[in-house]
Amino acid sequence: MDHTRSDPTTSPVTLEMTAELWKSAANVLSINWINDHTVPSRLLYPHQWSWDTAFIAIGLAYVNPAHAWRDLRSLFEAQWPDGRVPHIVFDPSVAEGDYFPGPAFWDVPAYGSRPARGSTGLVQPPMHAIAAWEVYRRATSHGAAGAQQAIDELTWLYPRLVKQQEYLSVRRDAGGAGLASLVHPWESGVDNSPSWDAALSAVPADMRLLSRYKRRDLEVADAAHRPTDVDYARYVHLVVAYKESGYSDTQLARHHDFVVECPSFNAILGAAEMALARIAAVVGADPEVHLVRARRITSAIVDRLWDPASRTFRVRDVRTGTLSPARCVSGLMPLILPGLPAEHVAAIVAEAESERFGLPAQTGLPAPSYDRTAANFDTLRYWRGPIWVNVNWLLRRGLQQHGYPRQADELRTAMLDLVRRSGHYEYFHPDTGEGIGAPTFSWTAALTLDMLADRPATVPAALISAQR
Ligand code: 9WN
Repeated sequence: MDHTRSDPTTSPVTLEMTAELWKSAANVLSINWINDHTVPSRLLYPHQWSWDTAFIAIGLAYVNPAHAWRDLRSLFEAQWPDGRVPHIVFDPSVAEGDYFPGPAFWDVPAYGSRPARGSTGLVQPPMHAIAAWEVYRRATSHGAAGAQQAIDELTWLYPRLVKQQEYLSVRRDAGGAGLASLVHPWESGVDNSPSWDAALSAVPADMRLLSRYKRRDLEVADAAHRPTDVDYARYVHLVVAYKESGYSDTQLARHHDFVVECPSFNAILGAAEMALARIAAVVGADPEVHLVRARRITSAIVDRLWDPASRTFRVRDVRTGTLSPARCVSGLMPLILPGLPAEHVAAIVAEAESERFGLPAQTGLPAPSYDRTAANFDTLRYWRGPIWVNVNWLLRRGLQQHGYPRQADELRTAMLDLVRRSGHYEYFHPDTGEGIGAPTFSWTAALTLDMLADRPATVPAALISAQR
């Protein structure tokens, strides 16, 4: 494979170019706003997605803070009584056939004041405490007007965010070590990653079951970019099984066909506790409990997901106790944990800079979603090679956090160059930088705004030392 730099921008970025990029990003967020939430993309994803909402709120904070808070609130209004925050909140005005699997397929019962079929029963990475803190940080740096609203919103969100964390680290602790287990690849956010291949191969692929449904994604996106039918048959099987159990998390490792611990999901779980410690200090709660939890999650990630042979983090199959052989971008995400031991930090940075992920110094491009040198690296297919802005944005935070300002700056420049050149796409070709998937994708636009504003995202020294 040719790893040469892909058409780097040689001309300097002018103020006009920056203003243009800002305007186009703000425009994407404005066209994707519907009533009380932002959709990831009007055509491909016409409902509200959980971790998308968090990334989107971070960008909305710059252009429409009221929408940022409203978006987070809409999502948490759909929180289940057990604390889970659903991976999709369905818009009742969207037809069943406009997204598969839609509300009737999930058939979630009514709960609290929510009508039946209002959401899915899965979760996604708990990015929301991090987002709430970022929206608050932005609001309070801009005078008293937004500050009171920000405190009120944080106060409303805090107990709900805590409940979300407790659901994930207690009810979903199928492995017994304090990490959240995932019951479906869709829960990871990095859905079609090769990380799941080994564990998924044990899941029945019933093509007759799949043939009863119509894959809407293949009508609005290129089949060569999307998961295969065999993958979809397994996805459908897992949802049907979880639904038939009443979306119960009891004895998951014994009863469910797919139970995995993901380094990226759990790194976000740990980083969310760090954000909650800061939110707790604002709303008059105890930060200490969150610092303790963040420390525990960090140690559990190191103990259970670190592969000393390859010096990378991997996905653990809880049912078999084995680590996935695939080296994926999710393995770099524990860098966002401020308490990650120095040895692991150095190894992740080396992995990120290696020819496998080739930070911009090597390729001129942000990190791909999968090891460039792997035989099954796929430049087009979902999470099996293409570049995604959200995971690179997290990687940049990790680099900033652990004292790698040059690499963090280069990554920011590479992401902004990519979006300026190709547009606010859902993801990008890892060799050419060409945009792929949905062309006006909300989190790409939102995180572009955040990177243009360029506020360092470091955790104060006192909180870091509490982690060591
Ligand atoms: C399934 C909405 C979501 C993202 C995920 C991304 C993709 C959905 C799909 O789109 O997943 O949830 O249909 O493939 O993988 O990260 O949240 O943008």
